Amino acid sequence: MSSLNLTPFSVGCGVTVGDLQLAKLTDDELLALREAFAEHGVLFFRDQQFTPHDHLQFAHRWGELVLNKFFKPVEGFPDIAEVRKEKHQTTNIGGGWHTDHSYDDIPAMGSILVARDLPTSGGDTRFANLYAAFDALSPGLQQTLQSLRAIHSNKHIYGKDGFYRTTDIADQLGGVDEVGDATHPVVITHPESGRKALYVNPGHTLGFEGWTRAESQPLLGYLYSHVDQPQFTCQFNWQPGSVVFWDNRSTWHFAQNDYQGQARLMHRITLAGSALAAAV
Ligand SMILES: O=C(O)CCC(=O)C(=O)O
Ligand SMILES: [Fe+2]
Repeated sequence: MSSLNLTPFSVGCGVTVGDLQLAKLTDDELLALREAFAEHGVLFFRDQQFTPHDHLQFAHRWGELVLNKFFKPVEGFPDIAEVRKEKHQTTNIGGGWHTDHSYDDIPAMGSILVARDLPTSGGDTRFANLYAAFDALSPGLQQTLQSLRAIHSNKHIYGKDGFYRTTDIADQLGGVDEVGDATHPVVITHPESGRKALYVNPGHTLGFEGWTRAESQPLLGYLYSHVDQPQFTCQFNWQPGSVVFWDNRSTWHFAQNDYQGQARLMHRITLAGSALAAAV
């Protein structure tokens, strides 16, 4: 088994994987990466030579792909989504804490994001560790959360009157009629690591099943501010050649929108997941 060169990215969030080219990964390195991914939730790679073809090949080696219904694909690569902001646009994609596809019954396992065109400064992405955030809650609150399920949706974002449809990125988004809801346990057992992770997020979670919005909001608000603390979060500065691979079951991410007047283009492949089981 190959041992990877892993460096903690911050105290409690993510690892940098050094001395490795994703486009030339050996089978042993792939196995070791699977372990690191399940444990750390977000893997940061620098200085990659990684064409769209390499991106696709790496994703296929990892698992099944899933298509995002709202983003435009890269020309010639229907499985790669463009995460694009043009110079003149003021709204960005993913500009708030969320995890991808939690509104699906079987949410996406992970996302592989590649920097293609970057602003001169800004445009970082923040990440949060939902294992560590859950572990740090009191046993009493952990127990209560483990008995709950939550409703997730994308209607308020991508639906007819959803947030993005009222902004200057509306024209580049499809799928207006393909919105939907899903319910998931509030605390999941991660399918690969076996660890418990908090599975609610500000972008998509509407409330707890059987609770009103008004009842849900204070507890969700508490959890969201609990997660957004320095010991559970980190901020990644993209450079040409940067690739980030995150686990949507154990992390959140948040694309910073602090580069107005400049363009930014990323390529994303989303990997399919499995149904989420409640932690016991
Ligand atoms: O552009 C980014 O940094 C992340 C955007 C996002 O939320 C995503 O690609 O899922
Ligand atoms: Fe996202």
